[in-house]
Amino acid sequence: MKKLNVGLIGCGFMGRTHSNAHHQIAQFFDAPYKTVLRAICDVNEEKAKAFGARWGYETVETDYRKMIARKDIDLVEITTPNNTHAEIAIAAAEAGKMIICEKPLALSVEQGEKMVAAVEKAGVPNLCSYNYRRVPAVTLAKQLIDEGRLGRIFHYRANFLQDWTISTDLPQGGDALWRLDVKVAGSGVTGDLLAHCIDTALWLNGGVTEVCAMTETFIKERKHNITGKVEKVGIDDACSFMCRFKNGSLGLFESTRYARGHKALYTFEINGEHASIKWDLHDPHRLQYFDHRDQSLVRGWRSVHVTDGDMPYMGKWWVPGLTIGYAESFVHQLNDFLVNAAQGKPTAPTFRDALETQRVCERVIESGKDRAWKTV
Ligand code: SOE
Repeated sequence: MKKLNVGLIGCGFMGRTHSNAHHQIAQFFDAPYKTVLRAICDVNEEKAKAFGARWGYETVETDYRKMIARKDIDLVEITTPNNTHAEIAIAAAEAGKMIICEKPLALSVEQGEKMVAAVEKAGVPNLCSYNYRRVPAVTLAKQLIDEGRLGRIFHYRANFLQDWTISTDLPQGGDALWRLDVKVAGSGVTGDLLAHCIDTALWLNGGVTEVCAMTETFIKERKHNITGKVEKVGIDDACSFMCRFKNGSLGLFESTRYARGHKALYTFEINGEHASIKWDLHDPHRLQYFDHRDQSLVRGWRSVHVTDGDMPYMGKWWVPGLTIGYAESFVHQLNDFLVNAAQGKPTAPTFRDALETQRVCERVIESGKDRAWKTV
């Protein structure tokens, strides 16, 4: 089998999810390449060495440019903070590497457009890692919608609720807390959490035409871990928006890091003419389905346990009834990417697909600031 050498940049939480996918893929899937963890890269050498030793990377780099220039690297994975995605991805594309980049694609639409231009000019396989598409129950939702089971869609509703930034003592900046620093993250919950909801929505329900948002920053100042000073908080702590889709349906989205009791509650519900579906990340292997065409005596919400072998991806795992989880969505993503790359086909969401999500996010933020509807 052909080998594919991987160079991964960024040793945080997302670096772990991507590395784990490489460890699992060969055991469960028949990917057309054998991926080899050739190089790990992080500006922090100690961190990179420890991460490389734990996950089995053969070499360590501290400068991404050096890593990208290496002839023995085929696939570059970008799991660094958002403000570095564009620079690294453009350099990797110019060097002719395949690229998997963490979400959100970039800090802005302007940056995203440059990234799309670079990968399309170079003709390299590219993917933006919106992993929830590849949770089997979510993929099954796509299948049911494409089969026309829901009929005309009227409503799309999604939430992504967390509660980890409520403390006023929580600083911003550095390590995982870069998500609170607007210069590094670009935005708050809109780019970090709603971007997932928007990516899924664009996939399941098509394009968005206009948005109207309400945003809030509850805690206005926080100490910055890197400068040591108390600085203004520039991110949106909460964001709700309504929108219209091209297919005529109405959307309602809400995200916050101030919903006490919720850790990562991503939910969506879609209401169609004949049927509705809903999904919940805290119960990820279940898809709720209601079909009005059922006989009235037995009509009701069905809780479909998405573990049978004929359900998306599940035939590759254990036996019916046994579940998988969050980590496996990254394995599915990697496998789809490798299968398509070997056949010269794109894997969604490509950078171009992710640019559309970026565009919706940007309009949402603008709408929140201007308190006005924005055309996408
Ligand atoms: C933030 O807490 C976060 O880790 C996001 O960055 C991820 O994209 C999301 O999947 C879970 O929450």
